[in-house]
Amino acid sequence: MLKVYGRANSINVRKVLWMLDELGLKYEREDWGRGFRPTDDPEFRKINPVGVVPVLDDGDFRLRESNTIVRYLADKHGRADLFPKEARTRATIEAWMDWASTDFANGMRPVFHALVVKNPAFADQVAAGIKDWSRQMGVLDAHLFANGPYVMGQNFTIGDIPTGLVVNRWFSVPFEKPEFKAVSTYYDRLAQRPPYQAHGRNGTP
Ligand SMILES: N[C@@H](CCC(=O)N[C@@H](CS)C(=O)NCC(=O)O)C(=O)O
Repeated sequence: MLKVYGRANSINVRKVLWMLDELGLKYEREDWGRGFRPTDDPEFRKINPVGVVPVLDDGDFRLRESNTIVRYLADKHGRADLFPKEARTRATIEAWMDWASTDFANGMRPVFHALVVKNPAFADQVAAGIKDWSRQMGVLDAHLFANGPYVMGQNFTIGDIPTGLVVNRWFSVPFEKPEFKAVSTYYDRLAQRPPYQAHGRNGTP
C-alpha cells in the first residue's frame, strides 16, 4: 500500500493527502515532524536525507518534494484532466505550483510561525510578511478575476493544490486582512470538493 511520511497538519503533506483523495487511493500515513518524532531523527534521515516531510513510498519507489509527488501521482494514474500532457499547459500548471511554494508562500511563513506556531523568532517579521503575502494574494485575485474560476481557467487542475492550501492558510490565520473577492469565491469553490474539505478547508491553518 502507498505510504505517506509526515504530519497531517503540514501544508506540504496536505498537498499529497489532497491529491491521494482526488485519486481515490488508499494509503497509510506515519506522523513525523513538528509535534511528533522530529525529522532530524536518524531514522527519518534514512527515509529522507533532506529531513523534511512529506515523503511517499510507492512500493519499492520512494519520492520526496510535495509538488513532485503530486505530479507523479497524476501521471502514474493517467489523470491528464488534472495534469494535461500538452507542454505549454503543463508548464503553466507547474509555474502556478512553483509560485505557490515560493513567492506566494514567502510572506505566509513568518506570519504563520509567529501567529499560529507562536514562535517568537518570527514576531518582528509579521508586518513585512503580511505586506508581501497580501501583494501576492492581489496577484492571484486579479488572475482569478480575469481568468478563473480556477488558476487554469474552467477546470480544476493540480495547479490549484499548492495554491488552494496557501489560500486556506490566508483565511485561517487570524490577522487583519484586505478583502480579495475573487480569492474568496475561489476558496468557496474549492470547498465544494470533499478532498479539500478533508485536507484544505478543515479548520486547520
Ligand atoms: N520543498 C519541500 C518542503 C517540505 C517542508 O518544508 N516540510 C516541512 C513541513 S511543511 C517540514 O518538514 N518541517 C519540519 C517539521 O515538520 O518538523 C516540499 O515541498 O516537500
